[in-house]
Amino acid sequence: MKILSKKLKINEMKTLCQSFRKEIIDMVYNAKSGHIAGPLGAVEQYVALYFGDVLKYNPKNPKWEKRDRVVISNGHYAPLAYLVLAEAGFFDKQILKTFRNFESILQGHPNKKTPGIETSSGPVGEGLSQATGMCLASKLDKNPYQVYCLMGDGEQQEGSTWEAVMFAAKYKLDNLICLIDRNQIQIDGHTEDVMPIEPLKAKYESFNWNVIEVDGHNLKEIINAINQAKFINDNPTVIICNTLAGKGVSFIENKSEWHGKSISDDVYQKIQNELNN
Ligand SMILES: Cc1ncc(C[n+]2csc(CCOP(=O)(O)OP(=O)(O)O)c2C)c(N)n1
Repeated sequence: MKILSKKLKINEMKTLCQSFRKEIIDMVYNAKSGHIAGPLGAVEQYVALYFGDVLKYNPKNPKWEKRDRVVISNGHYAPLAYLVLAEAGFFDKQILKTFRNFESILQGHPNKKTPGIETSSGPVGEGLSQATGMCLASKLDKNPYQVYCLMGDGEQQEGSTWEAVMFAAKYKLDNLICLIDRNQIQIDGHTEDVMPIEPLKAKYESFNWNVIEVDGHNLKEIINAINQAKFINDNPTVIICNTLAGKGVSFIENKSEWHGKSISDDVYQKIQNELNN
């Protein structure tokens, strides 16, 4: 079967990142609610995954048996997830305008009505368990696919995350690659003030995971890390992506109060001035 994943050059991906930042703002502004800082900071991770020639998918057949699975554990990154899926061809870009409308397939948090979405998410801390189940199923069914789990750093405070971390190590789930958006913020403040998660790298290593740390705004570093992880045998991999929450808008950057909220007309104009310069 012909694989229809969309591949872009680094410069094309960079341009896409910039336009996605504007579109995240437009989607949240139009919906009068939604999450902002996380998605703005994680754009490069999603773009690298879908357009950096690492992920196997077929937008014309979203349930293709041999596709790689993507679990969006940080479901509140939905606007960003929908942008990459539309760009990849899973659905018409016009549908993006219906984000958060009552009957839209693009709800505030992802669910399986959206082509390309594997699992419903929103309650944080659940995705890694779902991803490990898929990894085990791949091995039992002898259907080799890769499972990617996209997580927030706030999710590293959840007990359920660490149960899944142990499970993945025990069952040697080397088809699992997690990307953690280490943007230092969560809904109520900075992670290290709310509930410290450091030393995160050492913690994962002590659970027998392969750990790679990257600049989460460097597309090449993310793509190289994923390609490296694919060749690891016996251990799951986590890629800690160090990012700046809210990247691109100075007064949103690194501010947990911008985790999610509606955007007023005045603020929308201020954001436009920054993103268009
Ligand atoms: C189980 C559960 N508890 C609480 C929430 C409310 N909540 C939504 S996002 C979030 C913070 C998650 O942290 P992180 O992924 O680091 O978020 P960021 O601010 O970086 O977007 C919380 C607590 C939730 N969605 N699910």
